[in-house]
Amino acid sequence: MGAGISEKTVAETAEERISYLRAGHTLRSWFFTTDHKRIALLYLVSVTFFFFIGGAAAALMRADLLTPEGDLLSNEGYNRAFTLHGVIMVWFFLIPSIPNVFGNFLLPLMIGARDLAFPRLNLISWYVYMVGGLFTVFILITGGVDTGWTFYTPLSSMFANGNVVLAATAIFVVGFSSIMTGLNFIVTVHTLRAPGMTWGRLPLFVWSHYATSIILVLATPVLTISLVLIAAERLFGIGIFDPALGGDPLLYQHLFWFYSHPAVYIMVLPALGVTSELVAAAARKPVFGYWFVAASSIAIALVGFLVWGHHMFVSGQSMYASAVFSFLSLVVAVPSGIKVYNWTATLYKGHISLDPPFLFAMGFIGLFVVGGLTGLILAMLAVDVHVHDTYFVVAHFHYIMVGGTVSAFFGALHYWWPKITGRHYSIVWGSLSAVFIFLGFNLTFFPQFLLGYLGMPRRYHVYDPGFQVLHVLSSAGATILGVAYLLPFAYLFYSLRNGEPAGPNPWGATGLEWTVASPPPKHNFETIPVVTRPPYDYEIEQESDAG
Ligand code: HEM
Ligand SMILES: [Cu+2]
Repeated sequence: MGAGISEKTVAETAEERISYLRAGHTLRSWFFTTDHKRIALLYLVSVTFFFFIGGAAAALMRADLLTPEGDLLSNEGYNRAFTLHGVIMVWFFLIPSIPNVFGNFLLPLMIGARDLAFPRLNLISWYVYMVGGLFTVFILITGGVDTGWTFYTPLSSMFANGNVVLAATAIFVVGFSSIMTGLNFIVTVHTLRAPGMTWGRLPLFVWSHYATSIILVLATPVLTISLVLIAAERLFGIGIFDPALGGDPLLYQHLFWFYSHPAVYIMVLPALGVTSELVAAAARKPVFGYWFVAASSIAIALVGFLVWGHHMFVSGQSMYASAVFSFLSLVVAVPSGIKVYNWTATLYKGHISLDPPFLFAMGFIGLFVVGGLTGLILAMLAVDVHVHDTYFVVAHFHYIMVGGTVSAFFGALHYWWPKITGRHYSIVWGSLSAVFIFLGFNLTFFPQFLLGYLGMPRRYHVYDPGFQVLHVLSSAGATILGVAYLLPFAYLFYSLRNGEPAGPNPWGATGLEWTVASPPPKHNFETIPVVTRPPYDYEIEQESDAG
């Protein structure tokens, strides 16, 4: 009997050592998997798919904007293109990209757990996301929506001609996916940390995902409710937003931004977490002021709920309300600033390695700073009255969301790719694409600050010929950026078959994810690790390497 048991255990451990990629080859083993790592890959493929659809709409708009007459698209067509672009990019790329791909893959590995707290909920959340996403694409192909991604009333509730109710339904659905993921992350961090993995030893990536999850859980229901109200208003005219029936169209803006300002931090906090990991690994030093960086994520998550009125300075809200929102918006910049200062201090006197992840991190920091500082300019009540609804705003949020979040997404992809696939990619090509993305990005979006300052309104495709030069520059930049985004596909795919095996810790980084094989075994850890050292203990590591 004893022999029987030990035989079984041996077989089980052998099974457990098989990498998660090889554990099962059938479609079933992928589409019904509860392994957080496989679900992360399902998300990686899906967010990439949506990124291309959103990108195609952007390319169409930039082509249309080459001429002041906007010859390529009809007025209606242009409205539909930017709505498609915004809806897909915000809800189906920016919000889910880093948390659902890298958060999913790394959270359990980083805290020493075998999976998320609710593996099946994790899978369901991917299905819900896909249903919402494919439904959205379907709606936008069969007619489209012309309201912009914000669905402002009374346009959306009374006048828009398009599939507003269906689009609202699709986003309503994807909201549940966000909530499930947020809950799953929160419970995982609370309950599944390995022995010794105290709160003070959590990687900053985990802290930022914890903060993001708080926003996901608290803010998303508000969006869900707003969408239900829009649909109810449009279908039954019940008078929530229609002044003729005693409603208030501005109420919608309050509801929408009460979700959507925190939502911009859903998009950027995970990117900040990625950057902390990349900077520490590149400098081979502990992150300067660990507790400040960790707490600043929580502070951003909480203060972010108090600033929504800065989107409504020109809506006719009271001057006193505007003044308070203006002040609070400046306050929210403090924790963001803390992160940038602390990364800089971390890099100071570090032994920096110029690998692609570091180049992407540098690109991220530069663009995030420009985006953040122009956010401060917009938060100044009096200045915003001048540039509100101009290209200045467009440039501001693209610096943060594309320059920031998308750069960090690529940084994460290049940093953890060897862990996820077990293969190295070409360092030369990786560095080149980081540089081209940075240059293409700036050429695309910097001219838009000037356009906005000069008075080019957003959401227009017929414009004063005086603006043409800057628009052509922006479109040229977008072409470079588009090509630069495609490059990684080539060498990353190539690396899957031809890359050198990476080994468990190719960057010589600290963190539990680098202690397991690359790609990790199906159940992550054979025995749950016991954590005895602080995070980012690079100095200690180097000493023991030397000795
Ligand atoms: C330093 C912190 C920030 C401040 C003070 C700030 C301030 C502002 C202000 C005042 C506006 C409204 C401008 C207008 O409509 O006239 C705005 C718009 C916007 N910001 Fe920021 N921002 C900050 C960071 C961010 C971050 C981190 C993101 C995204 C990850 C972001 C994304 C956006 C978006 C999407 C819009 C425009 C939404 C729209 O009208 O479609 N901002 N920001
Ligand atoms: Cu905001």
